[in-house]
Amino acid sequence: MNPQTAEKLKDLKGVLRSDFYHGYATAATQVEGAWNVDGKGESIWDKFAHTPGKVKDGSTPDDAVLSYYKTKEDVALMRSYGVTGYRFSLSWTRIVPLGGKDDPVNEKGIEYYNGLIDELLANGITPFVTLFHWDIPQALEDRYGGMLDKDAYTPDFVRYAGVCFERFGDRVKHWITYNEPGVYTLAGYAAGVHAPARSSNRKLNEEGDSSTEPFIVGHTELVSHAYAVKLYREKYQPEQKGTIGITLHGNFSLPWDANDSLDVEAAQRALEFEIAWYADPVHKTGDYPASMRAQLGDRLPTFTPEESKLVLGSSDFYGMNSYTTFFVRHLKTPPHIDDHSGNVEKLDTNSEGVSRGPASDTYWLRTAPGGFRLLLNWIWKRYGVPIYITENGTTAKGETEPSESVLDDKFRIEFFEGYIESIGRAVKEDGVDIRSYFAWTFTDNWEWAAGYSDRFGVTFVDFESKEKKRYPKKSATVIKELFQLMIKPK
Ligand code: PNW
Repeated sequence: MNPQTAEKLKDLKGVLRSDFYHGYATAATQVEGAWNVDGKGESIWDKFAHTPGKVKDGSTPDDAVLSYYKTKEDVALMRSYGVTGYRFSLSWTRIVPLGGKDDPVNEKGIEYYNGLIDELLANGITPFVTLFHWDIPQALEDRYGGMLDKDAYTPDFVRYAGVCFERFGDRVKHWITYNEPGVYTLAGYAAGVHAPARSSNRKLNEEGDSSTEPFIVGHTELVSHAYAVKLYREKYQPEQKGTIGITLHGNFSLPWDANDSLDVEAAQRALEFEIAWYADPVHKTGDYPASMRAQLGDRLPTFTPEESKLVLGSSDFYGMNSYTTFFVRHLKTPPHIDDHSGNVEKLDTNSEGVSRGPASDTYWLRTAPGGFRLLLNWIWKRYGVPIYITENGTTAKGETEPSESVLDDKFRIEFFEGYIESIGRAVKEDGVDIRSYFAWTFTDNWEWAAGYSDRFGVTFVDFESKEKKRYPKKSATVIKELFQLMIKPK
């Protein structure tokens, strides 16, 4: 960390709890590779990537960054980055290749994750395990339309979750059921740009209905999450004594014109459509926000009394993924049938021409640490449960080769300094309860439909090299130093 930063942050020394976890987050599809090795079944992302025209650079995650073969090397590198936790996801199709409740378990898949978990623990790194990071088995999609059929899908998901609790729960004490149910539904069923590639846009997708399916699938995620949590709490938690919850995405929204009450309301509505859609049922009311019901009517499913009771309180913590902030302006026209944002426009500058932040290499993502602190406060005030930050990070323009200047990744360093300072201030000055920080991400990886073009890693990966060679960027060291300063010594 440079001297100016050290001076600016010196009052944040020791403000984070001594048991605060910090480290990196990844997802199976984005890093593992070995897509059809050792009995792994096909996921919807394997199919999507093998369909020409779907991924920006035409790439596939067939090899990704080969982390399937690099457990020891990667854990050693992570350890050198000073981490105390690692958040990764399990590939459902590695564990139950065909996905269903009566389908066989693949012991080779179990072995791989046992090896990873044991290696982490041997190095003093606590595993945080996500059950579902977007890679549903293709077989379930083919059998009954995947999450569109809640009643068929839920027992399959719960059985898969049970296998994971049973086989890994003696060592894994931090479970996350779903990663970002909202991005899964909106990108996969509203925009149709992610697997399973459904939407109302017939130029892009053969099937789908953007005005209904995202809400149906979101409902399935919430209900099946709650049943998996019920299983864990009844059968495993008493003995295994772990925690379980769900991770939600959410950017912050600020009014485009802070003096226009309609924009102030629009910003609040945008937060409700993006975040409270999932967070209110789980953490507050057992039901969807009134603003969503008002706009969507019957297109938004209803919880049965039993579901509502089960969903409310079904997360031991608030799992938070957040990257950026937008300015939000109200629209004067009635909501479009395919609107999912609360009838607003999201903008890069506000009415006074102020920018939401410097642009990264990813179109939606700009550096906005101030909005991040405001969002931490918004979540804490509305939900009042401990916050585990499970993802946050950025790409940077021009990272094409592991040159000295690329590895000295100033843009990413500034991003992390700003956001991690916001965490310290939210804890120290605003009284927000924050328990973890997982940066996205450990190495450059396969960024879904963007392919290998968007590099989020604190480790540069030479994708051309056969062994996917890793080169640490300086941001990894800076993050380590920031937490050395801010976490209270044990
Ligand atoms: C997350 N947004 O997705 C995912 O959990 C990761 O797998 C992914 O690699 C990472 O963020 C970076 O994209 C998001 O538009 C995608 O606000 C889009 C948004 C947020 C998160």
